[in-house]
Amino acid sequence: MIKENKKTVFSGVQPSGDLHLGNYLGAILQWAEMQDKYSCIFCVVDYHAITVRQDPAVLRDRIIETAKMYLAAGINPEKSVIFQQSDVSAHAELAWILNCSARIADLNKMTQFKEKAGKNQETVTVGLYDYPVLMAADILLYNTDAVPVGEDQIQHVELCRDLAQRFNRQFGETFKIPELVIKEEAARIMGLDDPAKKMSKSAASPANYIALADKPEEAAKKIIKAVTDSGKEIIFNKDNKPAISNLLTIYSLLSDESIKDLEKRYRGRGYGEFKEDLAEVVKEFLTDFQERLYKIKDSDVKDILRAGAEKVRPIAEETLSRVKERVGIK
Ligand code: ATP
Ligand code: LTN
Repeated sequence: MIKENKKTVFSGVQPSGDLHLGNYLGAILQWAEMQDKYSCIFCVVDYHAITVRQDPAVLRDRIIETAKMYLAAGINPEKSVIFQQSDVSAHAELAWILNCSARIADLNKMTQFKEKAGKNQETVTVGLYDYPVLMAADILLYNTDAVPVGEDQIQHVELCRDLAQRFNRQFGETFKIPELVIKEEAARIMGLDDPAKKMSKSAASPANYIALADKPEEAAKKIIKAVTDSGKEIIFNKDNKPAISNLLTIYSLLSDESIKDLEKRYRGRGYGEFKEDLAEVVKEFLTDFQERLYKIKDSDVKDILRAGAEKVRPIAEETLSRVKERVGIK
């Protein structure tokens, strides 16, 4: 399963909330598409999730739910590894070692921390601040070639590359430098209630996002109620028509029809008709997705996660051992 001659892909999602269409289109869908070409490792990053407060019982369920979402989205455990981050202790150990070469100035630049901490910069956890270093450890442990993520993670992957390069300069060639992979058209799905902000599981209102576990009928209503722009033409123009452009993007990605074709089809027709049709597309997608999702048994997921950790642990330990030697603690 760890295919010797194939390049390695690593990515992950936090089990910290309802996974939504942004996570699916921006990240997980492209993971599924990469499985044949690459040796893929997909992680449920539970250590990242606890950087903000979590209810322990809810978190325990969400770890399983998140892995189920990967499976329902087409991640095939026969082809790719799925595992839980905390099952491989090397993640926390390498993060500590990298902490000792990461600089405060690097982390102070991270916009996601600034956004998430907001006015509470002094009271949020050290873990939230240090989050990108743990993410760098995740990636570097597996000699990763490519990291497919949405746009909000670009800065974190760039930091990972910088940390690896700095470490290599200081201690000699140790880490492979990973490349970022972005599916441009899906990299930033916007909120349905505010197309100026990305769709997010920590949004204030559930009208912001379509959760992959939303009832299809309810999701359809969210599309009908989605904010639109002034004018009535259905054309793709992110600057002047951000709301319709976002809906066109979602429509195109879910139906596999090009935006150009959709614009042609809806020429001279109003927002109402367009949204009715998109609501139907979303409803169908969720119905199919959930049919797969609800068939997956918890016990099977636990087996898949356990087997996944066993498969990747030796790779992580080999890297960690090399790093320990380089820094002189082994
Ligand atoms: P939050 O918004 O609460 O921070 P999130 O929804 O961004 O969480 P993550 O677990 O941080 O979820 O992200 C998982 C993956 O989904 C990442 O690769 C991220 O870039 C991608 N992603 C998240 N939101 C979007 C979005 N709106 N559009 C495209 N990709 C997204
Ligand atoms: N920070 C990422 C999740 C994440 C990740 C990773 C993504 C943790 N470790 C390693 C790619 C590679 C996020 O999406 N919020």
